Amino acid sequence: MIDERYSDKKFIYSLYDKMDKCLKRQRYVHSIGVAGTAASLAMKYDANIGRAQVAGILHDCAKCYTDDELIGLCRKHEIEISEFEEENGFLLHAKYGAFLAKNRYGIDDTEVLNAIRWHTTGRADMTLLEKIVFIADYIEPSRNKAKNLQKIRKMVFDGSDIDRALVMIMHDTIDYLHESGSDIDETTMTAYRFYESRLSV
Ligand code: DGI
Ligand code: FE
Ligand code: FE
Repeated sequence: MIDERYSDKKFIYSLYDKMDKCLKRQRYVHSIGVAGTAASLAMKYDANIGRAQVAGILHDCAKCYTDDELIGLCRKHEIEISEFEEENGFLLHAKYGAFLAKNRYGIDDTEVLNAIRWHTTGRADMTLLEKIVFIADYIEPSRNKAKNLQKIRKMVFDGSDIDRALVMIMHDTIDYLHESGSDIDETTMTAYRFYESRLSV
């Protein structure tokens, strides 16, 4: 059952207001961009528009914490921290974001919570909503740095193969992480391999 509140403007506005209060300006603008882009992708790929907006506006709701704070908060709330996350605390904004969405913002829809949970690394076998938020996070209007952004934006809106856009984003993200000498989480690699091996040529 889809939460009735996803078609209630007041509910959606209230989440925007809450994010406006807790996120820095640039992060808030990014979050509005993700919500709007996720809604557009939902129109194109037949998902619930309000649900995509909710997942989009909340996806970075834990981005206001430092790495150390995220580690502390996850410990406090008994959220499992992997060794990799211990070293790369920022990754926890996805996990802790899902926790906040549930416990502070009253979302009990597992689909939305998982879209927030997996928005940074992606994972194998994602739901449509997880893909939508993952892609929207990468292509929303205020993003301007990634190298194939224009190509990916066109592909996702002109074409009909959402997985192809997903693979390009994962590929370019992994490339970028390699170039910048960052370590790569196993989940990120597994997600890429999963979708790359399934692409029709
Ligand atoms: O929170 P945002 O900045 O909007 O976006 P995000 O949550 O997707 O985080 C983006 C960063 O996360 C991007 O620079 C790539 C990075 N990332 C994704 N997977 C991994 C990763 N960083 C490391 N070190 N390892 C990963 O596996
Ligand atoms: Fe994020
Ligand atoms: Fe984001």
